[in-house]
Amino acid sequence: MRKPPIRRTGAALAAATCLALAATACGGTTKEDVRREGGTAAGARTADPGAALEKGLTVGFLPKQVNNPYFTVADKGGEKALKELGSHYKETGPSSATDTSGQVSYVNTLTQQQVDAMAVSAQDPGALCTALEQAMRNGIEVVTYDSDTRPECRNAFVSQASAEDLGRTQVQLLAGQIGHKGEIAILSAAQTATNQNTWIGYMKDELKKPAYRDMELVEIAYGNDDAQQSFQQTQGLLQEHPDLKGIISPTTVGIKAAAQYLSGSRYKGKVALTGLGTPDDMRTYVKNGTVEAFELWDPARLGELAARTAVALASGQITGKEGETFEAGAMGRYTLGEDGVIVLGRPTVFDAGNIDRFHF
Ligand code: RAM
Repeated sequence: MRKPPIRRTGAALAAATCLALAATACGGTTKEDVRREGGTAAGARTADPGAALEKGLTVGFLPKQVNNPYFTVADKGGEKALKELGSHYKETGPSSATDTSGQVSYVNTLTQQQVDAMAVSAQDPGALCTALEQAMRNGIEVVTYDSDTRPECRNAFVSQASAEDLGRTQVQLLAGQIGHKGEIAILSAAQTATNQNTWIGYMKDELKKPAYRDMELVEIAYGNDDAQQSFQQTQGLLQEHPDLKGIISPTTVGIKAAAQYLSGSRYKGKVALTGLGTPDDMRTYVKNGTVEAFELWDPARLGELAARTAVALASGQITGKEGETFEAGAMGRYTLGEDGVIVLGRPTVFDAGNIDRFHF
């Protein structure tokens, strides 16, 4: 059961008008609906779990950054799933992970193109809200994946793993590598990134436990998911903190650049490095003794789940409310948690013993 198809009847005109008008003028889900339903933009709609999956839909993928190999793999997973489902895929997005206003314009472009759904990895939790709300008022389903916006600005969020687990386990991994002792630093992505900031929040909380009393977080640096900036930030961290014992980099671009720097320096094997990386990026550094262990989920499965969630939403099987369930093809059945969060699964820890079994 679809929500009122503004987009399907006189869609072009409606979309253009709605883009130009204030929030409540376009009907559909209002902020009041969101408040009443508690959390997401599910509004007053009711899910029909037995609804057939629609075909011929167009789903736009809008990653944080198009030229980031992690998103290339994730979005390919989305493309493959959409093909299987008989729907269409398109991808658009900024080439820099700090181009927040660029991301806003890409949301507006997808809205004007009247896609049926969009899957967005948000560079900033709040910046996209107005544009995403306009998209939803135009009948477009909004799924965030990888990095969320605020719950009321999208229908559902496909999360790579439990954010809390990801934050805490990265600290646990590093602590094990440095004997729970010494100065540590974090090399993050963009300063505004919702996902990295959420994980860092849990890292700080984990570090408060007595087990880490001899570890001190001395700096958080930002490499903006840019290889060169991340490399330079790593160099800077080591210059600033000569006693540094370890670095956590919760970004695939950051951890690869940090590994590259450490590997060619006198800190190789002396300063530990962990975080979130792809096995393909990190294989060399695990084998040459720069990195002991790190973790990640399979980005292709994340993209696939985002695509399948978008189609389930556009087909009316789910609306974004807690407790709704849907079948994600061969991936199995998923249930929406609090605030419309769908968790992909548990990440994998990679080390010399298993890294050759993974190719992404
Ligand atoms: C980078 C991006 C992405 C994050 C991964 C781990 O590619 O910042 O958002 O999930 O790293």
